Amino acid sequence: MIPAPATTTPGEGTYTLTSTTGISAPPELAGPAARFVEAVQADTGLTLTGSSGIIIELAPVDGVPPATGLRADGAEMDERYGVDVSAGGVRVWAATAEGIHRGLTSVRQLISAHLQDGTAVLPAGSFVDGPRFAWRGLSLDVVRTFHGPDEVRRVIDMLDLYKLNVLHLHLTDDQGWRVEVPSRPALTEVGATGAIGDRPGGYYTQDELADLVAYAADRYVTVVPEIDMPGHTAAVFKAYPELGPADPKTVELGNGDQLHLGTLDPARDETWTFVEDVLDAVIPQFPTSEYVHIGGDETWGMSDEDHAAFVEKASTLVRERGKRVVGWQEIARAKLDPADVVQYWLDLDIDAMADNPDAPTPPEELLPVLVEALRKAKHDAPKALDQGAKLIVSPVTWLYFDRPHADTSADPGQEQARERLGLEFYGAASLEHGISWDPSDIVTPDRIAGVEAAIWCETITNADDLELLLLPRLPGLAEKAWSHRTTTSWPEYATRLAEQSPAWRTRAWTWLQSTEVNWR
Ligand code: TNX
Repeated sequence: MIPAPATTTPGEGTYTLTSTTGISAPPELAGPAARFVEAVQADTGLTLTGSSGIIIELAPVDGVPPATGLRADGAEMDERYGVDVSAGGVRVWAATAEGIHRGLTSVRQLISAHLQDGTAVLPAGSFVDGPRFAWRGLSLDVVRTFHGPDEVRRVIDMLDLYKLNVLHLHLTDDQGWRVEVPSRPALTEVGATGAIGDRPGGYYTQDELADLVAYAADRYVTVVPEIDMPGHTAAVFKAYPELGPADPKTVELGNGDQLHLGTLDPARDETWTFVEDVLDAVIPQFPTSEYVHIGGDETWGMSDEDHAAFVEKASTLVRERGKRVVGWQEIARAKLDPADVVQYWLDLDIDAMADNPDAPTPPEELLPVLVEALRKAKHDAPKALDQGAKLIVSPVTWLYFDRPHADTSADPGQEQARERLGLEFYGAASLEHGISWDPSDIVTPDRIAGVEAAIWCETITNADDLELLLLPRLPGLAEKAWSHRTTTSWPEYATRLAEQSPAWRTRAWTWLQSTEVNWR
């Protein structure tokens, strides 16, 4: 199983699950029970038509500590659960419906791993489990390539299978605006039309977002919106040029993409009318999120004073609307409230890179900008902690899934895709590398709000590309964010990873068929 459960006790014998098995649930657990039957069918093709064999019930769970960190929905919720497999059947218990859902997710993985010719022979045993961190997420860039609702639902299904509980949607950036703001129609009519290069644009209608938020909530996943400000706003300026600089400048990156200079100006009244319009339209579309992500990253060409002024005012506007603030680490340069959450990403050490022959070499014309940005970035996490804020741990080195894959694929078509996928600048990373760290290496666990990976889509052109970088990395994120183990042995993890492929195959999810894993 991935993530590894907190405690496991082996038992005697087996329980054989067939299509005549079923789940018996009290009425208040009908939702998780129905979802489980649907999910087993999608994972394995097996339809559970019976009404007994698997029992779920609300009961307290002892033997695992509660999660630390913050929940994206702001709720007090307990995800701990127990599972007991004996010759007579399977019992799942938890104090909450959410805990039951997590326990049933473990049962799904057991079924997939032991399925043969339409039956699953489950080894007897019991485990008691619960998450290490409360916020376990993925940040998905839907701007550089627009991923429609169907693909986003597939990603939510992936998160669900690995007990991840936050989908952070990066909805706005230079290349597009992907969410409706009825009082500002040009944001979608003009701002949503493109993506990178000649890729199609798009946006989510309010109905589509309501469906996605509900689909995620059914799987205990919170969708957190990001409106990236005051930089990464070229799409805003395309829609409303009066909000932008008089002469917008771009720097060619040499790969067909551009870096956009120019930011929203905190000294202009129309900036704030705009931000209020956007917050008033976006917040109600994400009713399950306690947080609004305000971006705050890479404000090229803006003074530190202006950046801080912008972040402070935008944060106040978010708080006035009853929501909490999360932002990329650069927001720590402004005055924060201790309830704010800072997303730490820039762990590249430019001074160490200069001395390391294996380190990536940045594009020449960007070097001075990057050196300055990375030097400043070193102080962000300490500044956040000094101000009492907690960190979401998303370091490039471990959790940027837009790094190229270092593992070779057994599939020649994937080998070609591997050449173009991921930002070369970061250097390629292997699956083994991806699990060879612990969040406590970054900051002491009591200061961690959560653990979140990010996937940026500059090199990703379609759903297959996206899935090829997400899988098999996503289970590795779950292992770090949920499991209480602080070290992961690659050979042991690789056996558990290999057991994931039957469900992926049945669900037609694309994954890198790494030659380092004995896929089933
Ligand atoms: C930095 S991470 C960015 C994104 C890029 C990403 C590529 C962050 C807050 N900003 O705009 O897409 O690098 O990995």
